[in-house]
Formats: sequence, structure tokens, C-alpha cells
Amino acid sequence: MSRQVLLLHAPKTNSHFGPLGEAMSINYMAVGLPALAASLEAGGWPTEILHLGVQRVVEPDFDLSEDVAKQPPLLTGLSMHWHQQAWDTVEAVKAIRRGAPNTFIVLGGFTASAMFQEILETVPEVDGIIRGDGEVAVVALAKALEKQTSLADVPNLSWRNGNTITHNPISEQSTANSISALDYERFDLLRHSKQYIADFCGPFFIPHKRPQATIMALGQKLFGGATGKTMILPAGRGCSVTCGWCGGGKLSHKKFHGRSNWIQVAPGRLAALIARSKELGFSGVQACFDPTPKDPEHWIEVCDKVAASGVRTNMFFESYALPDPKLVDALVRTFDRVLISVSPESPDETVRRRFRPMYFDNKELIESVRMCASKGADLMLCFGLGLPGETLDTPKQAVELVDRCRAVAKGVRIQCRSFAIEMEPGSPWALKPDAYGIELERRTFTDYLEAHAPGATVELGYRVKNTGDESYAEKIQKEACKHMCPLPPSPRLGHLTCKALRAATTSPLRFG
Ligand code: B12
Ligand code: SF4
Repeated sequence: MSRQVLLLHAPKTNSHFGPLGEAMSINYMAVGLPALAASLEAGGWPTEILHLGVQRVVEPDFDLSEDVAKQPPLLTGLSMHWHQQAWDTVEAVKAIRRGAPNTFIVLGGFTASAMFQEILETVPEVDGIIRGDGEVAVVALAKALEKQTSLADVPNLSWRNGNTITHNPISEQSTANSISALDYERFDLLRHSKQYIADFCGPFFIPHKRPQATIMALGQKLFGGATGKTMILPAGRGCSVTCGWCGGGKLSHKKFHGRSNWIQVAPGRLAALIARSKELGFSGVQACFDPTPKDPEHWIEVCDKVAASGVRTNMFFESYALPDPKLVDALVRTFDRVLISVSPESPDETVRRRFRPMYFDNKELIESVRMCASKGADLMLCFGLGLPGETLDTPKQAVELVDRCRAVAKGVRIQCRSFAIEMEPGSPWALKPDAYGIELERRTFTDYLEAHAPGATVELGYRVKNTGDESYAEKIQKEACKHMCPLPPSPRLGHLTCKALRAATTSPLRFG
């Protein structure tokens, strides 16, 4: 039977990775997308997922308008989850409208849920936006469209009602039980899923040119954080805290998704997904949902179930604070290679305390690194340099902190990452910039669209107050490059490799 629903993921096609030039980023689809497709299939609507980055690589002549014109869907859903996707997603929306004038176009995901009113006001081709959890709402929408009944009863939907925009209440919220029953593994509904798993589930950036892409893939293998083909575990929803810069903390979930607490997928279901990841061709899994680091029982139970199943794979565990020793033991005995990431955010404890409710000091961090290393886990330390309160000296302090960690962790690999924290829609510091000592450069959906359009200069979306210098963020990042480059031969000398690569690949000298 031909497809009746089309779901799409658009990566950011005009990203730029310093030495390697123009590239695609936001390569992972929302983990919820295959589950949405599966729910639609189960409701009787054959569904196909398209990843426009995969299409670009596998079918270079692919034309979205022609594709939908050949087989116009009843419903087309696009995931506008990460704000970086905004421009490419709107372009895809326009292409779909040209090819299939009558398909109902709905958006969903984090950015769409935070900026729904403005998106509907500024992008006339969009018919509706599902806010928050999508699996029940999207099925209700397909049913209403098929039966041509009113959209007023579709939960969580904002939609055009003649000349007005109507917001139906957020009346459908998934529960721990319901999210444990979803089919996240339905990658078979994605066109070219093998290519997606092999080439898109790992690299942050996929350069557009082949030689650069090869260098990037090699670099990712040698220095990358996760394993090559990593399956992200859809481990839960919501959050237990509100970090100052994060658009997905407790406060944002309450405000935009109606969820006041967090929920987790059942340990047995996660263990089953980990087993399935091997059959699907992934070489490791990534756990990035750890709302209670002080109470690790949930993840220990997951480990015990995986160990009992006899499945072996690699694990990249993002710890939301410092990991509990019992959890590290369980991870190390269950998985082949274990990489634990910890985000001090800033080497400066005052800055860290301001942004991170799950606070730890530098001494505790070093002790935790010692403990993880003694058990055989590799570590990644992540810094988000350029935060208010930091100075041009901060990158050097970060390197010193990493050196102190390295000194107590022999025999394991310690990587460090520094990345600029961008403004995210609906984050606490977007809502109260004064309280955080910043001035916003991105506020509206149009600002986000412009920030991600081709040719836009790479900016963070805010300016730290009282730095007396317009390009302060850029300066601090350049300092970070000097001290914490991820390229070989070392964090301090990598920037020389970067310069050589830039010259070799003749990419314009651009920041980051
Ligand atoms: C796990 C996670 C990740 C994982 C990947 C998750 C993934 N592939 O989905 C990793 C660690 C790789 C990651 C990376 C990034 N992340 Co992240 N991540 C999260 C986290 C912690 C949980 C997300 C999650 O698993 N949700 C549960 C799953 C099952 O639901 P879902 O996929 O969101 O889908 C549901 C709805 O969103 C909706 N929906 C989604 N798409 C669509 C489409 C349609 C048509 C409809 C109707 C509905 C719909 O329905 C789905 C089912 O109910 C959130 C913070 C939080 N606590 O929520 C941040 C968060 C989503 N990430 C964020 C960011 C910024 C990023 C990065 C850009 C960071 C960076 N600079 O590199 C990258 C992007 C990487 C990429 N795409 O390639 C921001 C997004 C803010 C914004 N508005 O843009 C968040 C909110 C917070 C944060 N700062 O981390 N992330
Ligand atoms: S950054 Fe903080 S608020 Fe955001 S998802 Fe992680 S722990 Fe939650």
C-alpha cells in the first residue's frame, strides 16, 4: 500500500566545521520520530520517514517537491526539534507545499513547541503544530483528516481555523508506561535506513566535499566521543532540574510540554532496545538521560538486565553530575567499552554553580575522575566556554583542571571538549537575560531563522554584558582553540593541525 503519511528530518545543511569547511550538522533524527511513524502505521496509515541529509548523499538528484507530487500524503509531519534545523525545515515545508498543495503540514519537537504561535504567524505553509508529546496527537490528527472531522478535538494541536490560530489544550501526555511501549526501533520505516545508521549516527559534522568527509570520518574514529554508529537510547522525558542555559530543563518542559516531572522508560525495555541495537548494525549505545545521578538504581537495573541477556556492546553514558561508584561498576562489568561524560561546564566554580543545579566542586570532580579511571572507564570532560562570569583566562584554567584530572587517571583515556553554548528557545536565560548578565541577539523565531540561514555568520545568539568588547565570545573561543583543540597531536598543539588543514582544504577562515 502506498504511503499516506510522510515524516521528515531536515539537518542543518549550511553548518561549518572549522578546518573542514561546509558541512551538515544535526544529523541525528529525534529519537521519537520512528516511534511516531510506528504509531501511525499501527493506526492504519502507511508511513515513510525521510532524512533529507541521507537523501542528499544517497539520491543526489532527489527533489522533495517532485517526490511528494508523485505520491501526495494525507499528512506530512516535520520535526522542528533543534533550533539549528529552523531554516532547512522551513525550506522543506515550502518545497512540500509546492509539490502537494493539499497535504496537511504539521510540525513538532522542542523548537516548534516553544515558538508555535510565531511559527504559525510567519510561515503560512504550516497548517498546524503539535506541542509536546506527539504519538497520540499525531494519530488523532491523521484520523480527523481522514474522516474530515473538526480539528478542535485533536490534543496538543495549534492550528489555523480560518483566519485565526486556535490552540487546543495540551491534554495528552505520555506516561512512563506508554513511553515504554513505543516502537523506537522502527528504522525500517526510514528510506535508506542502513545508510543512516552507518554514516549519520555519530559524526557531529558531515562535510559536503568528499576528501573533507573522509578526514572528518577518520578524525571522528580517532578522537570522537561516542562509538562510530551510536544508537541514542530514548531513555525518558522531562528533566529533574533547570540548568540556566538549557531549553529542555524542568521549567521549559512545564511551560511548553505541560510536563512537571520526568519519566523513564522501563529498564527491561531499555535492555531490549540495547539488544536490538546490535541487530540493527549499531556499534554502541548512548545514554543521555540521567535525572537522578545520586540514585543510580534505574541504570544499574538496566545494566543487570543487559548482562543477563548476554548482549555485549559499547556504552557512552552522559552523567548529569558525578557518577555513583556503584553505577560505574555496573557499566564496566556490562559493556565492552565504557565512556562516561561529565560536564563541569566551566572550570570556574562560581560560574558552574550559577548554571548547574546539580553542582560539584573541582575537588569532587577530580576524585570522581580518579574513581572512574580506577574502575577502567574512559572519560570525557565537557566545557561550554564563553559563559558570563568567565574571562579570557578561563580556557587556560579549563586545561589546568583537565591536567589535574589526567594526573590522577592513569591507564584510561581522558578527552576534553569545549563548545560554545548557543542560545536556545525557551531556556531560562532566554526568558530572563538580565538575571544572567547577557543581552539577547536572538529572541524571535525570525531571529532564529536568520541565524541559521545560509551565509549567516556564526554567532551564539547573546552577548555577555560588560565585557566591553563586541567580539568577546569569539575571542574566548579562540583562546579555547589554542588550549583545548580536539585535533591531534594534543589539545595545546591541535590548533596548528587545524591551521594546516584549513590551508590544505582552502576553506575560508571562519570561526569554530
Ligand atoms: C537525549 C538528548 C540528546 C541526544 C539525542 C536525542 C535525539 N536524537 O533525539 C544527543 C545527546 C545526541 C543530543 C544532541 C543534541 N542536542 Co539534545 N537533548 C536530549 C534530551 C536530554 C532528551 C531528548 C529526548 O530524548 N526526548 C524524548 C524523545 C523520545 O522524544 P523526542 O525525540 O523529543 O520526540 C517527541 C517530541 O519531541 C515530538 N516530536 C519530535 N519530532 C516531531 C515531529 C512531528 C511531526 C511531531 C508531530 C512531533 C514530534 O514527539 C515525539 C514523541 O512524543 C533533551 C533535554 C530534555 N531533557 O528533554 C536535549 C535537547 C533536545 N537537546 C538539545 C540540543 C541543543 C542538542 C544539540 C544541538 C547540542 C549540540 N550543540 O550539539 C545536539 C543535536 C544533535 C543532533 N541532532 O544530531 C536541546 C534542544 C533545544 C532547541 N530548542 O533547539 C535540548 C532541549 C536540551 C539541551 N540543551 O540539551 N541531545
Ligand atoms: S542541561 Fe540540565 S536542565 Fe538541560 S536536560 Fe541536562 S540536566 Fe536537564
